[in-house]
Amino acid sequence: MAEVEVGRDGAVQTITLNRPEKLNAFTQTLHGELQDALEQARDPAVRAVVITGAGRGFSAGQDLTAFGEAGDVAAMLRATYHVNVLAIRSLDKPVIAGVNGVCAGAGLSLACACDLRLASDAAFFVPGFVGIGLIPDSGGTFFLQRLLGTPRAFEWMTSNRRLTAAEAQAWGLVSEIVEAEAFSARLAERAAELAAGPTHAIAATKRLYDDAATATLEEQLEAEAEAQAQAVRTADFREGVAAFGEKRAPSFSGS
Ligand code: T3D
Repeated sequence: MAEVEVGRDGAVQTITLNRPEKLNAFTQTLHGELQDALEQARDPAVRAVVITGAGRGFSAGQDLTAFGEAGDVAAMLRATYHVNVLAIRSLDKPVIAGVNGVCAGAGLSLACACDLRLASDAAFFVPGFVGIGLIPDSGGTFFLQRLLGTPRAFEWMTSNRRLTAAEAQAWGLVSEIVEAEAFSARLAERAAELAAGPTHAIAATKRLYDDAATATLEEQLEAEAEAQAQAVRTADFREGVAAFGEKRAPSFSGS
C-alpha cells in the first residue's frame, strides 16, 4: 500500500500521508512518495494543494523506529525533509495543511511549511523534538518563529506541551477549526475556493510574503511594483475588473 496517496478533484490535488497505524510517521518511503506527489502538484492544472493525513494523525514526525537508520542525520535531513519543505514553498499555488489529528515533530514542521492550516477539533499539536532531546528541524525554527514570534516559539518548543486545536487557533497557528465529522468536507470546500482564485496573484502574494521576512522596505516596495506590473497583464485581472463593472462574481481561470 502506498505511504502517500494522491487524489485530484478539479484543480485541487490532495496528498494524503498514509501510515495511519503509525500516525503517518515519516519513513524513507514516505519521503520519496511525498516528493513525487509534490512534483505532480507542479502541473499548471493544479491550482491548490492539500496535505492531510489518513486515520487519526496528520503526522507524528520522524518514525522513531527507523531513527538514525541513515547514519548521517544531517545528510538524511537534506535529502528528505529539506527537499519536501522547499518544494512546498516553491509551488506557485497555495498549499493547505489539513490537520486532521495528531501533529508532532517534523509533522508539525511540515504543517507549518504550508501556506495555511485548517484543523479538525480532534487535532492536537506536540513539539516532539525536545521530548527526545532534539532541536526543531525541518523548518521548525524558521516557520514557528515567523508564525508565533520568538518568545512563544521558544517557550513552546522547549516545553513539549500538547496544544489543543483551540489553543493553536488562539495563537494564530491554525486559521480555522472544524468539527471532526465535517472536517474533510470543509477542507475540500476551502481548497476549492482557493483553486478558483486568481492563481497568479495568489502565487505572487505567497512569494512576496516569503521574501518580506528578509527584505528592506525599499526592496519589498520594488518587488510589489514588479509583481503588480505582471498581475495587471493577467486574464484574471481583466476578468476581475470586468466582473466588478458588471456586478457579478468573477470567474478566474488562473491565467
Ligand atoms: O534523524 C532524524 O530522523 C532526525 C529527525 C527528526 C524529526 C522528528 O520528527 S523528531 C520527533 C519525532 N516524533 C516524536 O517524538 C513523537 C512521538 N510520538 C508521540 O509522542 C505520541 O505518539 C504522540 C504525542 C504523537 C501521540 O500520542 P498518542 O497517545 O495519541 O498515540 P500513541 O499511542 O503514542 O501512538 C499510536 C501508535 O503510533 C503507536 O504504535 P503502537 O504502539 O500502536 O504500535 C506509536 O508507537 C506509533 N507512533 C507514534 N509516533 C511515532 C510512532 N511510531 C514511530 N514513530 C513515531 N514518531
